[in-house]
Amino acid sequence: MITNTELEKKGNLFPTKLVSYEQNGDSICFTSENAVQLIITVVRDSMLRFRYATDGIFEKDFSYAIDEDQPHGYSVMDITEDDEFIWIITEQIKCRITRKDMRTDLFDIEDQLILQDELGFHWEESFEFGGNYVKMSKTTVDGENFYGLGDKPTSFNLKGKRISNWNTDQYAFSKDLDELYKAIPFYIGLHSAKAYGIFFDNTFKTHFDFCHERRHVTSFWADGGEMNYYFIYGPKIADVVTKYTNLTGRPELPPMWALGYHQSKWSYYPEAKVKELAANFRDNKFPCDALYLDIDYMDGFRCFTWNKDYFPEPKRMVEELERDGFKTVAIIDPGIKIDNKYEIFKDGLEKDYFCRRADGPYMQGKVWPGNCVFPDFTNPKAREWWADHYKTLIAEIGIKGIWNDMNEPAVMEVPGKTFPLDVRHDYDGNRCSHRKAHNVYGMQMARATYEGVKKYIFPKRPFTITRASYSGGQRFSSTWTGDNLASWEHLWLANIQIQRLGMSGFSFAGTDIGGFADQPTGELFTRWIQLGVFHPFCRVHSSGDHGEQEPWYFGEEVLEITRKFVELRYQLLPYLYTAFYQYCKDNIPILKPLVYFDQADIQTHYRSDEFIFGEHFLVCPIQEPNVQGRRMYIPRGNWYNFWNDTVIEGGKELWVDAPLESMPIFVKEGAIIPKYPLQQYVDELEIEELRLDVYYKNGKQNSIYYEDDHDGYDYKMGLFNLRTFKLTGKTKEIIVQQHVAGTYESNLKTMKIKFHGLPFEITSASVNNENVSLESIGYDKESNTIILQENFTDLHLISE
Ligand code: MIG
Repeated sequence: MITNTELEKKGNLFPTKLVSYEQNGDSICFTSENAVQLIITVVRDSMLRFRYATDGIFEKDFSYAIDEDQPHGYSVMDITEDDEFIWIITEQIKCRITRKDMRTDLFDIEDQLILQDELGFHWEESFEFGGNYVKMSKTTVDGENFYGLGDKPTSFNLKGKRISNWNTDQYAFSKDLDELYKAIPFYIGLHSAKAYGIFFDNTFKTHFDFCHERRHVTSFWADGGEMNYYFIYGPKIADVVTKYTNLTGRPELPPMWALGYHQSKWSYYPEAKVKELAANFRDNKFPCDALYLDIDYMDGFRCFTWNKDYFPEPKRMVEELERDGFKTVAIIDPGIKIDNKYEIFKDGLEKDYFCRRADGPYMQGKVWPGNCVFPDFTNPKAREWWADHYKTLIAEIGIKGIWNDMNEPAVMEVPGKTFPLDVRHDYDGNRCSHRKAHNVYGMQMARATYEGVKKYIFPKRPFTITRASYSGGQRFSSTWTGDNLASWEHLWLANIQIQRLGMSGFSFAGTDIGGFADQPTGELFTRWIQLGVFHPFCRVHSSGDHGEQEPWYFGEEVLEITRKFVELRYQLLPYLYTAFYQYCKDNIPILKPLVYFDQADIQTHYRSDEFIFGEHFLVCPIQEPNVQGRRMYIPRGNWYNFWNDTVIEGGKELWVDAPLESMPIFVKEGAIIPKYPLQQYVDELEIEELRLDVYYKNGKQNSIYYEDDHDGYDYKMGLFNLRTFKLTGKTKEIIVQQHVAGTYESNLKTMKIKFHGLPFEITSASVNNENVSLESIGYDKESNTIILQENFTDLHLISE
């Protein structure tokens, strides 16, 4: 055990005893004898914020992560004290501050200890940069586990890991490498069946140690800035995730086409290649909504220009693709080529929007265009300027989505692969060096892009994707996990990374399906598509320096199987769109790791292969070659095998068959799953009949289905429907009730309802409380289907 004295010898400083405290609205400021101040703010009944200053001076309170619109407020805030402690008590938590050393301990309202300071706050002065290295350590209890931290390519449960956050371009990253493209300094702790979260809102390089250095200690620290963190009480993981997402914001609904299948490569060019690709999709009847233009569409990699040899008339091409149901997405990097004939370079120079070194020269670095300067996206004026550049691409040429890459920011051929640390940033008026701005650079670029695309695509919805980001970046963009590898290990990582991002508030995420670097075998590609169709963002992308990575490249068998899975995604679009709605409105992650789904079951604490997709699907990818199936854990409850409707009681591990054309998929009993007829792209058909797959349960279960225009903003004015289906199953009866909230008039006329697992034969029926004949509802005994008006409110099927 390390003691304060030992750490003090190493230059660490600690708060001494409390001398006073003072309440100011929702905050209480504590002062120690050695002038350390701690402000505790009651953000909500279940959320406290802690800020420390070591010399009585707090920085201006500014954060890129926190959503300005986040609701806050509490119902109870009591302060009591005795000789040893001061207590802050809300409706859900108690915070105890120790007088003699300022340590804080957190309890739930039943006095269960949730999180305790070990050494608590301490710091080391930074002579070189000024300010402090700020540190915090917490006691870890036996059986405590940890989750979160964004895109880290390491085991799902973080116990035993030491991880740092410094956005880095990591081509072909390997397992356990910690500095990746994103910095999301948020984690969840779980012990004694209760969960809490810590969001360390500090943009400097941050570090986390989960019992790696010392068995019973979890610590986090930063290379500068404030010790500024939020404690979020659950007790359910689901509540922690939702509250964190609420604090840092959620996106608006994406257009539905963005949920389709996307095809990308570095690069598809010239126009004839793009057209051939499009034709191949339609000829092969392989659904696809979006095609990507990587850097070669530009003129010498100059942002916002076109290579006219490859793409003589981009507007025409984009229109023609659109007519065939393809949206075109184009890449934009941050580096602006130093070229006196290049308008953007000259204009940015004149307006002084490019980043500068400490002593004044421009920050210059080599990226794809050669020597470049880089806009300071932390300058609000530069963001606006950047946003306006999308006018031509979006409003005139008709590009539907923008892909931001290299925004860690990446610089080639230099140590550290990024800007030197002395580079200056505006940071929205809080001027600072790159040490502080590095981890938000990509997020602020994505923000500027989002604002621009949103402005010029109006009245439609924007689609953006970014590689680098910081907490809160989910408000502005979707993301992918960067330059992975065509290997089985990376397929395993892909599964973990997307679940982890979801737990970290960033649901709209996917991986380069099939792997970016190297060539996948047909088998690996197939298994990856099987996983990828269950990821919120579904795109095949590859570096193009090996063979091809289109689904037909691997031969007939692979084409057929992958097509079947992409078709499943397209049929499940209304289900997935509903999950997006729940994410964008209620902060509920689209993918739910098993520990999120059932934290009371300790079997789930170390599981990461299986996950819940939306509310009712249990999915488990095959992550090994040459297998006919696998062992997996089925969480508690009863589950239908999606392929054959056999019902399995969960709470156990079992073998599930999954030859190449299959994968383990289960549906929760009682679920009602909305499905579309097959389309080649979103809105190809005017859909008049929705399919509802009803999975019988002896008992009750609710399901929801959200519908709107699939694009545009009418839904914000109430033009949407939220349909709630209530299923009640008995031994000889099934009841489905529908409640529709909303005023949206869709094209829907009927619903074709298919029953799975009915334990009886239907002999009579009533619809909306009137007895009807089985013929009048189109009962088909063979398929167990009936057809009802879309607005039915009450269905009884009975066996007499
Ligand atoms: O230095 O634009 O992660 O998706 O295809 C490589 C070319 C730059 C890295 C991205 C990748 C993209 C590639 N880019």
